[in-house]
Amino acid sequence: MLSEPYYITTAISYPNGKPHIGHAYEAIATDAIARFHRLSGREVFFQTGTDEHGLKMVKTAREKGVEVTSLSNEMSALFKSMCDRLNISYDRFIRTTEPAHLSASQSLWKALEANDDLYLGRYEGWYSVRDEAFYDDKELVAGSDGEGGSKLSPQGTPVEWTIEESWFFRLSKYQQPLLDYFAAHPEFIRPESRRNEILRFVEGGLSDLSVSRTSFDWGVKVPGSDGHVMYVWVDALTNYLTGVGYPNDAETFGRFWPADLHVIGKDIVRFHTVYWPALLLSAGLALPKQVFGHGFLLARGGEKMSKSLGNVVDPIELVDAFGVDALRYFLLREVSFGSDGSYSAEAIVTRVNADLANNFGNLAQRSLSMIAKNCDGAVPTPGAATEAEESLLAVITTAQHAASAAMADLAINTALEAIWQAMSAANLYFAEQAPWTVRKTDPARADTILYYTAEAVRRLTILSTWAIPEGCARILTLLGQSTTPSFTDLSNMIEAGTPLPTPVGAFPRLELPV
Ligand code: ME8
Repeated sequence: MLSEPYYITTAISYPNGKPHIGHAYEAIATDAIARFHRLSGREVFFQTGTDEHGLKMVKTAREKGVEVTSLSNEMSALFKSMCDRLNISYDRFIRTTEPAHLSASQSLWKALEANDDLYLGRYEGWYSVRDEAFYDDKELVAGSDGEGGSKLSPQGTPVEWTIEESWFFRLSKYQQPLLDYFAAHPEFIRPESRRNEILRFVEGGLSDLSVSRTSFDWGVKVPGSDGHVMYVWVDALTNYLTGVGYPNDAETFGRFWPADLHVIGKDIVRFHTVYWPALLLSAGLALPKQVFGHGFLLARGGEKMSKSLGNVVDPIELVDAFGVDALRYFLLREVSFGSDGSYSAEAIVTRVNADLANNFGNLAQRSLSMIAKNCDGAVPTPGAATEAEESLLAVITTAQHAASAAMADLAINTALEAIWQAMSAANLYFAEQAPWTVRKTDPARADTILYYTAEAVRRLTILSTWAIPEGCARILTLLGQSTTPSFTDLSNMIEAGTPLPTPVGAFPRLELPV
């Protein structure tokens, strides 16, 4: 039987510079959700990639004195290798410069045209290159640089007055359909605070959207309109369709579209919950089921990260310093998904040593070492379970249900908290049952305790593998188990007699870098 498909995406990043910790955070959080669904038995398609067109890329290339194609090739490769380094289990890394994407974007364009939603006009207004966004005058804010008159976008980025011939999309026509859709699908925009912002914005009225540019040519050509390239966001959003075979591979597209979840940052919620659904409605395509706008990762001291402040953190340096599981676990556990978060080396070391090295790692290491020493290097045969063993397994089952409920609500940190409560309970079981003492008088009972501890470690590892895949694969190997488990394995028991390799530590203790 084919399992139920689940299509999840990150935003695609602008490769105008190296990836920063915010990009890493989004990839890690989305990966955790994708892996959780795979463990639950869903057929997951997970897409990430790079958004390579637009004026920002053109300007950056010009500043650096390089060709825009070499900038995008070089930087896109860095985003891909960051994903690989972070154990991001993407099924497709898409680049918007791929031929398949150019033709998908043109097909979408033709669908908008066929629905009479495009007209030629003249754009006259504000544009922020950094946000690649048009803004109404009423949205602009006064610059905080003390220069009075200077205007900034609501994101605090510079804007420039732009006049050019442009195709327009009849966004205004979709105000009521969007409001109706939001009302009928309250789960479409999450978290709630972002939903409220978007409702207010759409209720305030929608202007038609300028969807082509004529002042540069680094983009997808507008079909039948020489000199026009598509507005980068139209092409960028279309990546979600290209990735699952639009418009030619009807079978894949039918299977995975509409997407189950677009994970994006809070600064681009409007593009995904206003422009994107309006374009899809116009093209007669189904709308994604959910868009989640996560918070921002702030630099040390809670500042916004920016190149000009020189406080942009390279995720690869953090992985080099602390390890990939440590970074993943810290971000997933400490940042409440949807809120802003911050981090410091001290906070990473403290959290990782407490939860990974001391709690989880210690339990695995101590119990497996005892088995290696006392049970001929194989899982011992248990005697009858007592109330202590039954309650140990029950605590883990409760954690499993709590984690599933939390993940259904995208409360990633709550899911981990529930699993780590069960880790603490397993550590307590091991300490209280003290198999090292029991062995002196009742070796059979000691074997039972070690068997159930190994079983607890096995289950807790399967429950954690979506968050910290590397260390969990190591522990599963130490337990003689497959490194590609599924949640259905949680209802089995580890087989007595399974030969075990020599135990090694799964999660090293971290030191603060000097
Ligand atoms: O917005 N903390 O690309 P991008 C957390 N190409 N997330 C952050 C962040 C931070 N400090 N800074 C950025 C784009 N992000 C478009 C997307 S999708 C069709 C096109 C998030 O490289 C940001 O919110 O500026 C976005 O979700 C992603 O990183 C890529 O940002």
